[in-house]
Amino acid sequence: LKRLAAGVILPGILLLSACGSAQNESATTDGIQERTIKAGIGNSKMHPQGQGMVKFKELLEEKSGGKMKVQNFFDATLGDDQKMTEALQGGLQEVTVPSTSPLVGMIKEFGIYDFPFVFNNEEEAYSVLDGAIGKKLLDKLPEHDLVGLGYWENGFRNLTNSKHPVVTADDFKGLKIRTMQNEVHLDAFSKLGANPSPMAFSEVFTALETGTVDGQENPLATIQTQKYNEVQDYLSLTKHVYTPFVFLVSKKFWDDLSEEEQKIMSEAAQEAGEYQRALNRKENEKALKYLEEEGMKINEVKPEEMAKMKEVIQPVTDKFAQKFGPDLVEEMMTEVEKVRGN
Ligand code: TF8
Repeated sequence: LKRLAAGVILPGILLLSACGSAQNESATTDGIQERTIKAGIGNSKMHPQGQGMVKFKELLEEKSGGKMKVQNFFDATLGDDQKMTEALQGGLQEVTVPSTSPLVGMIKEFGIYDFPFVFNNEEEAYSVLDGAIGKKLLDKLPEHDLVGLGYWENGFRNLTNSKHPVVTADDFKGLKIRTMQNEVHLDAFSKLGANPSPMAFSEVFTALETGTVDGQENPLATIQTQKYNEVQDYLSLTKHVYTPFVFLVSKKFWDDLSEEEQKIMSEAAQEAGEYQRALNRKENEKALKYLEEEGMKINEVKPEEMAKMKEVIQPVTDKFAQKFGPDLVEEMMTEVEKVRGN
């Protein structure tokens, strides 16, 4: 009986397992449908964010055996951050990677990332974004018909303007500065005595060129790829805020994906994000050198002056900490202190 059983069972098992694996294979293959994903961003293809999207496209098409195709759109051709995010909510576009700042009207807690002078370096930012706090905020997206697959890097923001170097906290006084559509940035620059003007990203170059505003603030790679050096004389390395990008997927699209498709899309977004962060930091060094060679008058800002700017803005941070949740803010500050202390 044993021999018979072994005889019968063994082939049976083999058959079953063959079917099983065949079944698995067909499940894996069946688990991935032909799909076209419209992915839009505000920056250019040459910006590290644009290169991150190119990497995402490569990875997803490779992981899906060419079935999940990504159509990348750069330079806000599908609209600015807010407009593309709304397109995802309506199921008209599948992917966008905005700064978190213009989303604070929808998810107010994203505003904790806009507090000035919270992070001293990228590692401190990653410890918050890639840990429990970052996940807590991503978990708020599905109720807004969005899914967040992680954070990429916009980076530390620096001020450019056409009037004079900004070396001390007093130097902001009277400057007309374009800000993102974000209440923390608006209040913070007002507190410093500047005259802030919220504006979508795609309007910034023209506003600088026509003198509608005197200045703007963005990470170095953005200043370079947007050619702000052509319409701005001064670059002050204030590093006043670290802005994350958030990789967003339309929930209407996401819910239609198989588990297998969701898994490979998450992996592609994550791996492209690691690539993008590393590239962004490398490009920042190159951008600084480029902007200097292009003739921008560049000044550092002393730590004691940054401390003074932070002190001036503290009432703004305190006000919004109450609005966004004091416990959440406390959790973020504790995490930063923990990483800083290591
Ligand atoms: C800004 C942001 C933008 C990014 C980009 C549009 O200043 O830093 O550069 O959100 O994706 O509006």
